[in-house]
Amino acid sequence: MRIKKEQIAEFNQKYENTVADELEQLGRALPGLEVSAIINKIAEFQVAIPSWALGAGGTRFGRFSFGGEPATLEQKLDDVGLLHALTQSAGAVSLHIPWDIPENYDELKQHAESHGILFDAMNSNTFQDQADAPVSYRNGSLNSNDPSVRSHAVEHNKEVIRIGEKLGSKSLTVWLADGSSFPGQLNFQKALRNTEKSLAEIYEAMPADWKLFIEYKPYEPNFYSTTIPDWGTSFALANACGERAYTLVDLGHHLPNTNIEQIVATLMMKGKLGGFHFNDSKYGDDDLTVGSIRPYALFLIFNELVYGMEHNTGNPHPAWMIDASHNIKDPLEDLIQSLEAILLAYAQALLVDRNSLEEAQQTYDVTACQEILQQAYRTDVRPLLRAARLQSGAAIHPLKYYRELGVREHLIRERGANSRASGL
Ligand code: PSV
Ligand code: MN
Repeated sequence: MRIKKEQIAEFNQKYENTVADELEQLGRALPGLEVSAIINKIAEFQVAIPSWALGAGGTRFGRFSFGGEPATLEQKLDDVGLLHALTQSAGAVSLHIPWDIPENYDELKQHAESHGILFDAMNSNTFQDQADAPVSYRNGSLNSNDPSVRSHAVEHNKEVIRIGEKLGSKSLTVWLADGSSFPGQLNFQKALRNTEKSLAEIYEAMPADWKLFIEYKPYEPNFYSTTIPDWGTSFALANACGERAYTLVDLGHHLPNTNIEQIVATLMMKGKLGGFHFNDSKYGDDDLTVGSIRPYALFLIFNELVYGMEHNTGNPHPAWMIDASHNIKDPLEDLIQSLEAILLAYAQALLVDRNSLEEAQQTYDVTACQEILQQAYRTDVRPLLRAARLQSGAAIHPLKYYRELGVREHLIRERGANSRASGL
C-alpha cells in the first residue's frame, strides 16, 4: 500500500484554514516569535525508524503478533514509507544485521529511494547466536577472553559495515549485551580492555567518512554488570577509538532518576554525542512510546539538545532514531505517536527564550529560570507541527488520516493476519 501526495493534499484541504488561524493566534500570543524559522526546523527534523520496530515487540514472557506485520525487508521499507508519507519526518531506516540482510542491494536501494528513505546507522548483533555459528556469545562477544569469539564478533561488525556501504549508510551502532550476571564471574578490567581492542579494530575497518556509535546500558540481559554500562565508559571507549567514534544515548538505558539532560550537555560540549535513541519508560528499559510517561523530562533533554546544536559546532548532527517496542499497540500508530512527541518536545525547546534564561542564570534568579522553561513547555505547539506538516506535504493529522485510510486493515488484507516481522 502506498499513500499518494494527492491523497494527502485532499485530506489536508479540510484543515488548512484552521492551521492558518491557529498560527495567527500563536503569533499574537507570542510576539517576536520567529514562526517561519521554527516551522522550517520542525519540518527538517528527520528521525530514523528501526527495521525491528515495525512488527510487534516481545517480552521474555512472550510475543503477541500483530496482523499485517512486514515479513520481508521490502515490506519493512514499505511501512517506513507509509510513516514518511504521513509525517514527512521519518525519512530514514536503521537496519539490524542479521535480522535484515538484503538480497539485492540495487533493488533495495531503489525501493528505499522510491519512498524517499535513506539508510541511517547500521546495527550489529553480537547478542544472539546465529544458526551454524562456530562460536557462542553466551559468555560475551567483543569483551570475550577467548580470541576466537572476539574475532568472530569483530568480523561480524566488519560484515555489517560492508553491507552498510553498499546501501549508502555512513555509520555503525554497536550495542553489546556483554557483561556478567554474578559477582566474580568477570574480570572487569580484562573485559573492558578486550572491548576497547575489539572496538578499535572495528573502527579501523570503517571507511573514512563513517562514524562509530557506542551505545551503553546499565543492565539487561545481564543482571550484575554490563561491560559498557554508562556514558562515561562509552565516552572513554570512543576517545580510545578516535575522532569518528561517539557515544550513543538511548533514553531507556539509565538507572531511575538519572539526569539525562546533563549527560547530553556534557557529551555535546565534548563533541561526542553521535547517536540518540528515543523511547520512554516508567521503570527501566521499557521501550514505551516516546513522551508517554515523562514528557517534561523529554522537553528538558531537548532543551539541552537544542542548546548543543546551536553552540557546539564540533558536535556532529546526532543520528536520531526511535528505539521502542510495540507490545500491544499497532506499531505504526505507536511510531506516529512517538514522532509527534519528539517534534512537540523539539518545538517547545525551540521556544525557550535563551537570552532571558541566560540573564536569569547570571543573576541567580532561580524562580525566573523555572518560569522561562515552563513557559515554553506549557505552550501548545501543536499548531507549529501542523503548519510544518502542511508545508512539507505531510498529513496535518497523521494518526487521524492513518485510521481514516484503514492502513492496518489494508496491510492485513495484503500480508495476512499471521505475517511475522523478524527481530526480537
Ligand atoms: C538494546 O536494548 C537496544 O537499545 C539496542 O539499541 C539494540 O540494538 C536495540 O535495543 C534492539 O535490540
Ligand atoms: Mn537502543
